[in-house]
Amino acid sequence: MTTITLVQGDITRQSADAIVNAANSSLLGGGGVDGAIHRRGGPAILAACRDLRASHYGKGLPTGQAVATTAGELDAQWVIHTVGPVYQASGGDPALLASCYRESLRVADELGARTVAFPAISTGVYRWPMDDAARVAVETVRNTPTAVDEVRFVLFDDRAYEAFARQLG
Ligand code: AR6
Repeated sequence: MTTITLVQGDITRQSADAIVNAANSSLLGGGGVDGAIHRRGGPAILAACRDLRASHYGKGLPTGQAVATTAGELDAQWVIHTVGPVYQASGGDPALLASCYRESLRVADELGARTVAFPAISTGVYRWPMDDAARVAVETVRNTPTAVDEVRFVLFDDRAYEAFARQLG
């Protein structure tokens, strides 16, 4: 059984086996949670991302996929980078957003991670409506078979926390 927990706060302050990053396909950093993870995790994460680009993702990591690197100086073993869909460009189709959660859990299982912290993917710069994003996140985690013991959603503000709390019921 996977336990789903909710925390309000900064995901870069969390202790977990794996911390998920809401990245972009370049894997070279950005704003929001991505910027925060690279800032606090230090340059080892960017170096690993550059290596992944060179070896596997010359055209970028496709939307909905996930890949792991070191977590650098974060209190975690791995960062799992996933690329959420842009709400407008996706037409609101939740398939790729669900894929981010499913693929991140698949990578977590490959790594042997037992605790995984997720941000609310696509709900910032990519503008996915919070209530719908929370529904997709919670439903997908509930419906994905995984050996992960704890999935922790780390929500940055009250609005995000409340949206996820409503979905958990
Ligand atoms: N801890 C937890 N959640 C956070 C943090 C944090 N430190 N900082 C922001 N959030 P966003 P996206 C919340 O924009 O929408 C980047 O530039 C934030 O309030 O980080 O998937 C990437 O490089 C929001 O609810 O990610 C991409 O280009 C959620 O995290 C693009 O943004 C996601 O917001 C990805 O956009």
